[in-house]
Amino acid sequence: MAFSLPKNSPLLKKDFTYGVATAAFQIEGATNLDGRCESIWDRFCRTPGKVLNDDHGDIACDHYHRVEQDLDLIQSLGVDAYRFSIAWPRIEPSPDTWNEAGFAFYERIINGLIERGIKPYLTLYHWDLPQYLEEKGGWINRETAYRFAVYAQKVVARFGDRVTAYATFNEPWCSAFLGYRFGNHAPGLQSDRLGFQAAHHLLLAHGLALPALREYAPNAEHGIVLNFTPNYPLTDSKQDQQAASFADEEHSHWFLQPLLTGSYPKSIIEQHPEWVPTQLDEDLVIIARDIDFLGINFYTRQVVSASDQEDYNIISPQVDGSMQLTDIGWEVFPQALTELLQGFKKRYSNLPPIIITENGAADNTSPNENGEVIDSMRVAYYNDHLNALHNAIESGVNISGYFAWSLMDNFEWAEGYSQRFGIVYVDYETQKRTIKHSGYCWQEFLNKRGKD
Ligand code: GCO
Repeated sequence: MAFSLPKNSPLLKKDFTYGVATAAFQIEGATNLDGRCESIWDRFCRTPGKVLNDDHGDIACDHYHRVEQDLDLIQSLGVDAYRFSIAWPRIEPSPDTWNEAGFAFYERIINGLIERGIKPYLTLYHWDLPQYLEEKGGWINRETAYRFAVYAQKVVARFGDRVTAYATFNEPWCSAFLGYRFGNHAPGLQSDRLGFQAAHHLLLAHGLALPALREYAPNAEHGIVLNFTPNYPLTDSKQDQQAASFADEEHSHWFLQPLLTGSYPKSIIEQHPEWVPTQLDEDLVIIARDIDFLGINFYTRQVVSASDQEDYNIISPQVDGSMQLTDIGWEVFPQALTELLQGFKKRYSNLPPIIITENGAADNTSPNENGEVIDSMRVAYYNDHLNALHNAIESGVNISGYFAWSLMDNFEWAEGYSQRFGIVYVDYETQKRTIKHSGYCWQEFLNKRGKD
């Protein structure tokens, strides 16, 4: 049984865009080939204790050598679009050196998608900063934002309107806060101050890149992808509610508000003036340049409570034994997706059209004796989140697309290969791909759409 939605759901219309998503470092491998330079993730993987089992991206899904086969696989699923990212280290392996082999690789993907009737959705930055830029401070260094704008211009000058949609960044929250504030992602620094400074430069880089994107791809859509894990209070107490709303300001609105209104949330500035990044007067005007879409990545929620010592306590995921968790330990709570979208619509009068650019579950089911992967938990997850999305659309939120994360199992960052998010199973020994039960559900759902 494929997914089940209310009969006349807008999600069943042919003009709603469905796709699958990946990211360069998570699938490509071939990290030393054709001139690619080292990225911060190659370095991080080589730093003992940072990535589970010392896993790395050297081979990953060997996508670099299997592009045609993987494009056929994508086509076989019946999707309208494919979201992938470009590795900056392949394009600019040393400062101001533009690597033809890098462009050629992505050109094959873009042309191969178009030939198969699939729309390319390109992300310019999905966390793999060239290591040589990190040596100069990475996202702490304002100069990196200007370097990004040059890189973006080179890419869009080459691919132009062949790409349907360009996203500047994937999840600047992760790059800045996991990378420079909490330290569990590359480059692994741990300082609030640096985290907020990196966040500012990432947003600035986004704004700086937009004019070139518009100039060279006037018919494409341009936007950015943010991740949100909405915060819920542990109890109804005023204190817990305040804690949850503070956590939302810090983690969600700190990124979204400057993009849409050109200002950072006041409550955070007042409570933590020491977090406010060094910036120039015009930065927020640049950051707030118009975008055509907002990409939203959604997986789970977080439960928090008031704290005497900290801004709040993080309780989840283990609030109590009744919560359903995916294999990575994240709570399944689809209603948070509906409420998140409704909340944004209420708060931001200029909220752009939304694309769900990632949604999915870690379900580590292995192949059974017949070689099939019956990932029932993932199927239920997709079904419930599609229905949550339906509810958001019914209440008036403008949502035009949905991408399942992920096309196939891949390198799950600090978790290495231990967590499987794919709708296609990857045997890392043989690189054999097997469509999972969830993949077949997608296939059936997509093929049936718009036909009733
Ligand atoms: C993201 C990450 C993905 C992760 C996924 C599951 O954009 O969040 O880019 O790369 O694999 O989110 O954690």
